[in-house]
Amino acid sequence: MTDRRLSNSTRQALPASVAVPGYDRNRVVPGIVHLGVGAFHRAHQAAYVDDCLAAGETDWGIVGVSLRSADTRDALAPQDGLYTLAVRSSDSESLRVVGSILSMLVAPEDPGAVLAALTDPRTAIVTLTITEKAYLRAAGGGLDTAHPDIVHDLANPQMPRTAHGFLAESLARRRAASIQPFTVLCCDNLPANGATLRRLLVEFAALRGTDLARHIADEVAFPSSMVDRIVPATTDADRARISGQLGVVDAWPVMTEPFCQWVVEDDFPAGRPAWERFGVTMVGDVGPFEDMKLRLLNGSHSAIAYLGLLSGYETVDRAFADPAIRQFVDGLWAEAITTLPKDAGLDTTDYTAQLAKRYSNTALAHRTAQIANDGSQKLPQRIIASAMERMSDGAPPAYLMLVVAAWIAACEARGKALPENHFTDPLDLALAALDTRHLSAGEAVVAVFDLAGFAKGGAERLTLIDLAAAHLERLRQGGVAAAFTALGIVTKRP
Ligand code: CS2
Repeated sequence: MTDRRLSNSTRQALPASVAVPGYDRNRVVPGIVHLGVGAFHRAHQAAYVDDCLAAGETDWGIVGVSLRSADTRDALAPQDGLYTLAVRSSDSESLRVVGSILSMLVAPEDPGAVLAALTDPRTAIVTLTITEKAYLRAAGGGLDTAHPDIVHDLANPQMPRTAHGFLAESLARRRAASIQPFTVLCCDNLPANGATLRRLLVEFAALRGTDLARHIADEVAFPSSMVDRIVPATTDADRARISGQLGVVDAWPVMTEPFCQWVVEDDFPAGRPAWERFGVTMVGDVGPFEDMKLRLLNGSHSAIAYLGLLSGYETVDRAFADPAIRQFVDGLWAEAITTLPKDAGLDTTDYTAQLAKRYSNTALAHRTAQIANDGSQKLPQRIIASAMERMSDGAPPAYLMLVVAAWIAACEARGKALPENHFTDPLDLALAALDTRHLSAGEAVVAVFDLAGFAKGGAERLTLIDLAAAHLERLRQGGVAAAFTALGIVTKRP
């Protein structure tokens, strides 16, 4: 096997079946800074931008920023930022080399360079995929002002660590230099993600001074967006297979599915690519799409992850092929669908049918443990929000609350039926401390609701706790089969 790398100079020699950027990358101008250059960004926004660049919209190259580790930069820098996107369905795979990431910065190595990129007048849009936990929300939804990184960034505005610190400082510098603010486009799985980030950033800026907070609140656009593409973590086997097909080494190809969706609120005062020409849906209000995606896709993903892990399934397709889990997911969807707006033109029948097909994609090997990470950050918008709305309509969210119980049971199973760090959560230390207290199911659920701030202050809290506690008791006593039996779902597995 060759050790030559995928790069500008080797890309022309790739097999004809591999699509390569057909544009002159040297002529592309950086117009977007992206915070959080993980696999998801590279399978989603970077691919859309690649299409824009190929169509001649050359002002929208991406400067990729990693807020934490240097891994992606180290893999991509020797490849001139090029990487392979492998689009996989159960029976086919197509390869495409993406060229939209022009350069990469690693924030902890050089925060000044990140601030310079953000302050560059050519930067008109800042996109983010930093994952739920990096928004540093407190249980009530506001900014976690006691978080050490927030404290650090307030004390060291020139050397930030958080997205909040970078955005606030660069917006302050742009303002001082009379450079128009960039538009901030959140692409994480949070409800009303633009408004959520705006609220957090304004709170953060207010701690630096009310003037900056007012400037951000009044002058900066935060369109919300719904992003969707399933992106399993790349494995060493994927690296070897893709490099074999390319004939040169790609140190970090990205695996994904054929489905891809991006719905974006059209509010870009500093300009934007003509995304609508490349499959992006531009709308006035993304709310209904976002709720449908969070509650039907992400909610069932978490369900499949925790129930799948407790049932011994390593991947989504395997878990979803179990008729009992499949039946549970149908029941979960039925509960969540009742919470979605009726008048927004959502076709939930078609949407869930598509989800079932996507979850059955056997080529993805999307690991249940990957989705299981960070449950405390994900369940509020995926499960608890629907459960609270259902309760206020007088209907018990029995299926929804089994997902919460399954999360707690899966956390308890770590170090026992599941490997110690099979998945992780920002609350792990506190969760481990609970585990040592050998609490009853009821006590454990109350403690976890308090820790994670689930349904905080909601009138529904106690009923939700009771439902989850009954489920957890059954999970502890008789596993997933016992919990399913109580819902009338027949399991064939022992
Ligand atoms: C998943 C999401 O890991 C997870 O929590 O539910 O990453 C999911 O695959 C994407 O949101 C799909 O668009």
